[in-house]
Amino acid sequence: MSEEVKAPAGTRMAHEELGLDPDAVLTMYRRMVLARALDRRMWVLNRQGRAPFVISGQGHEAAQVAAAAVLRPGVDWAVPYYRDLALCLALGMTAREFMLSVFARAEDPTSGGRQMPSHFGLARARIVTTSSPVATQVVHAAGIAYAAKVRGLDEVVLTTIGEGGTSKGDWHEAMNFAAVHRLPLICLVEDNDYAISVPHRLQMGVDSAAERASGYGMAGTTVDGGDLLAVLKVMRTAVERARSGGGPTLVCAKVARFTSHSSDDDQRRYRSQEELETMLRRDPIERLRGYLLEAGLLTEEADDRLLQECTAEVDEAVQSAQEAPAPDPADLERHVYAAEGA
Ligand SMILES: Cc1ncc(C[n+]2csc(CCOP(=O)(O)OP(=O)(O)O)c2C)c(N)n1
Ligand SMILES: [Mg+2]
Repeated sequence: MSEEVKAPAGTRMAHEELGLDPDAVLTMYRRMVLARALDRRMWVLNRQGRAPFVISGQGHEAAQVAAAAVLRPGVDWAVPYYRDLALCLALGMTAREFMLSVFARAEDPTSGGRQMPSHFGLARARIVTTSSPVATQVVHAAGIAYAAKVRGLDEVVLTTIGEGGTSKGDWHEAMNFAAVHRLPLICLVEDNDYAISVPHRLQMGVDSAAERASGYGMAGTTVDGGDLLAVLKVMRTAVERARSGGGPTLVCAKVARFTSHSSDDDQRRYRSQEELETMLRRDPIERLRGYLLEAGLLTEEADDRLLQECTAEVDEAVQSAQEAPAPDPADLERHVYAAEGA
């Protein structure tokens, strides 16, 4: 870890500045490590022919875990997109629940095995099930925030989207609506430089989607999405603004997309070896790990144990989800056609 992390005597470290005790930072680190372990396992299962499809959050973990940390699960709403495994785990989804969706089991809390993996949903944590058409979630989120405002409820809505998705009309309409009505909405753009194979420079004429915030009449911030504590600070300001009636915030977190777009893509066909190597050095987990070691909050031994625990949790989740029953074929048309007599 670099020298700059070492605080001179008497100077508070970044987590102390944020009023975080060691346990709080370590809990967030663990969530990131567990998300990565689950994500990696999904690729193995896919290559073994056991998981139908993978879409990964590797490289996005810090931004997601920091965003989740400012929400009250079950009170506030999360309207995520498909890369948000770490976000959903941090809001209370279990590793087993995630694997139930990967294996399309009846107990899958997202859709009872009807959706593709990573189309997250969890009613008890107020995670709204993910739609496949990009950017539609932002419209749903603005609607939920509007309902909360009309009803006078103290609820905040977080929605997430990729930078490519911000080119959709839905996004612009939702942002405008949120600003006009000063809704308690936070839109987190997880900018990983690519929309499948389309690079950022061919997607928009600005460096950050957050630069558009002033055009809607809302606050906007761009943040290094590889830095957990930096994102947390920005998200705290955003959530305070939302709760105090100050309206929506647009946050753009610059992250790295470690994997190809999905298991049906190969990013080596459109990103040079050099670009990939540089990008892969932007690992939010390695970065936080370095910080924790330097700050004396973690030892190499404790870190090894933590990784072993997370791996065991993934093993159990896979085993248990695999053994869980498949949906009943008789349920196939449920939620598709109106039930007779209904
Ligand atoms: C309306 C619509 N058009 C196209 C797609 C296919 N598609 C799925 S993800 C994606 C790229 C999204 O890129 P970005 O918003 O940057 O998110 P990222 O995957 O990089 O996190 C596209 C074009 C879709 N799902 N919905
Ligand atoms: Mg993208």
